[in-house]
Amino acid sequence: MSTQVAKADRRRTHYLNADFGVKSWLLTRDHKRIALLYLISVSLFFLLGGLMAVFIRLELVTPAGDFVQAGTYNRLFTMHGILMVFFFLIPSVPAVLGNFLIPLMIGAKDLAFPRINLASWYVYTIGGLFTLWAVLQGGVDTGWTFYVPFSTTYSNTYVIAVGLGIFITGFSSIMTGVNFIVTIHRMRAPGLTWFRLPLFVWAHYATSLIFILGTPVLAITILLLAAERMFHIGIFDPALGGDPVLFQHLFWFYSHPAVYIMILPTMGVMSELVTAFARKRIFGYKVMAFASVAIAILGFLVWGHHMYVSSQSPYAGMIFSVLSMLVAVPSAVKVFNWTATLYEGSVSWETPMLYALGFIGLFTIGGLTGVMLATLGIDIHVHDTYFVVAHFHYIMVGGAIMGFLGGLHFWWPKITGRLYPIFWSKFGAIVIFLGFNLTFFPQFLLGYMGMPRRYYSYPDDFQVLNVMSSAGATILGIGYLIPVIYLIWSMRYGKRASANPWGAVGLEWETHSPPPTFNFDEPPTVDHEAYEYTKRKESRVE
Ligand code: HEM
Ligand SMILES: [Cu+2]
Repeated sequence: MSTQVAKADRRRTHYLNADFGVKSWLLTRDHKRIALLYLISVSLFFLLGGLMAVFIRLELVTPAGDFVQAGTYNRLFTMHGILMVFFFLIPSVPAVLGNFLIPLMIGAKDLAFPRINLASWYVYTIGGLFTLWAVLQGGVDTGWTFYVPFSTTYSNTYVIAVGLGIFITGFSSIMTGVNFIVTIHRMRAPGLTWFRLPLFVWAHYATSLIFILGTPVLAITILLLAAERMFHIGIFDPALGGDPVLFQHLFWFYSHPAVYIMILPTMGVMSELVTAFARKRIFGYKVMAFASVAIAILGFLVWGHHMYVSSQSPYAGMIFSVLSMLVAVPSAVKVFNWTATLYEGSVSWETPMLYALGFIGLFTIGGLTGVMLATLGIDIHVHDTYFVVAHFHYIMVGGAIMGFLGGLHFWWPKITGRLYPIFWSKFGAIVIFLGFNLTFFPQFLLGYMGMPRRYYSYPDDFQVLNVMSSAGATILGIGYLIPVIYLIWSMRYGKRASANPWGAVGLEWETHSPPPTFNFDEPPTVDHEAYEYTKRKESRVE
């Protein structure tokens, strides 16, 4: 790039420098700025959730309960789960990357409802701050699942306040879901047919379906819980004709699909990364698109696999078991198709690709152990042990967070117009991968040996594996700080990125980095399929 062009480019107005001042950010209707607001909020909650994880792992270094009291420990793992699930994993990819990218990827100027988009960030943040306030008052100790009767009758913590925070935040999910669905239906560029959409967009379409269909159930569950706790009206209390297991049905009817809210968008990220760094069309595009929707729909039919030991009949258990195996099929199809795409591709080992490979491996372990848990006999042995903890952390931390970081590294040059240091970014990815496995693999063994989850002390026999896990968590924590440091550094000092630093295909790469406020100088039209890598030869990182 000649210096003149570079200088002209530097003076170009884009969404970041179009307007300055706090007010221009807090009242923005630009989906890209809102995505950054979300990035700041979710990072804050991730940090707080992570801090609680540190205390949990510190307590578990020794067999005795000597670092915190039992009651404090209960609050720590509960708040860790709540912050991570409701305030980080659910919004991270859709609200940050989805918000930023969906309009760009479909050639639109913005989302369909920019004001609702801004409102969704406010609702999310207010719900989050309200929850934090409740934590400062003393938090909640029921576990993130709020099981009754403990949460309705026995716990003397801030169940209703924390529930209210989650309830408020739920509305932001619904708003985001509606916005995405309408945008994808109505605002695609001319020529961008459904089967030319990037798989990232399909994945967010499927996720939005869950947002809209599932979140109201959670909201109702929280309201019923609050009503029961305040007035003892007998919804869940058998003494009054209620049913405690009903709570579990309601909770998991939302929360199983919710686990797919956490993973489907990252699956979309994976599809983009794998094609971009293998320089190949994705293997089985249509199957991949339909698999996302299938996962979203089938995900609503399997909640009972969390309830095998809840007194539900063995026949119900058998049906939920079979259905759970069924939902594993489209997930497995995705893993096979990414692998097939990489096969004989010219794979380049850029940082986002390292995260993608990490994701595929760790998600596979998480998914296979999920199938093990879906098997009635095995689940009765390991239910509520560390095996379950390891299973979902492999998927949520090994999968969802890896995918989020991979996506953030892939689109960072587009978002900020800057590149980050290659060495440090690869080093960070490797530290995170190693730290992760050292933290969570021992937990499979602990669970299989019989260590229950949610206990703050344990027999001496379990100490070695627990120390390994805590050591791994330290490495993992340091690993996460590495990208935080160089990404913030790069915003000011990073080299300037060109419009398409990876030589990737997709409308988002056809506009400037960072994009102008309304995304494109000229409204784009589309005349080719997604991922047409063969016909184009573009430069890689410069
Ligand atoms: C794809 C993303 C997935 C995520 C994010 C995920 C997440 C979770 C979470 C958070 C829990 C623990 C809930 C608790 O606190 O008690 C859990 C448990 C469980 N998961 Fe998954 N899971 C996923 C995939 C699967 C799959 C594919 C299957 C089966 C085919 C599966 C089967 C199970 C079962 C049976 C349990 C209950 C274990 C028990 O408590 O005894 N999961 N999962
Ligand atoms: Cu489930």
